[in-house]
Amino acid sequence: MLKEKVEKILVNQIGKEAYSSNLYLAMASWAECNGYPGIAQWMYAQSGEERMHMLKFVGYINERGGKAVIPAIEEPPSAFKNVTDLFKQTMEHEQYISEAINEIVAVCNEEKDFSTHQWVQWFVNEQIEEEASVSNILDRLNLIGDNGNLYLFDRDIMGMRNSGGAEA
Ligand code: OFO
Repeated sequence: MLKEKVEKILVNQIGKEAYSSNLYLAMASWAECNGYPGIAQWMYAQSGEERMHMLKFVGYINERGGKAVIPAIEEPPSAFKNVTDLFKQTMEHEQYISEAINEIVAVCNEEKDFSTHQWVQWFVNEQIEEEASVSNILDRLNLIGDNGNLYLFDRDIMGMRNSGGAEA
């Protein structure tokens, strides 16, 4: 059985993962409408992964005798200044999620729930990878600069997702 405090923070995370999925879906839609099919593809894939993360939390909570309640989700932004802004917001969001995952680890320690502690390590590693892949994209955008060729960047990022290079 899950302890109350652990269950509460895990249920909370369902909402955060669901929001992540919708946020990246909103970003995918923005990219599609603004002529960036590669970025759209990257964001659609990211949105799908976040939904998978959400389902992992739902499954784990129920498997451990808890109740995975599905919360209401806040509307994500639908307009972004430019591509760099899009990925800066992605980075900020991933850092926020990493903190949320760390908080789960802290609660597991407090409550001596070593099974959940072990289970959540997958997410700890996932966050390291996600932050690294977004940081890599921001580095590329930085190299390109404000007047750089975003057409090529867009092709490039599409290739990254296809080859698994930007796996997040
Ligand atoms: Fe962005 O990763 Fe979920 O947790």
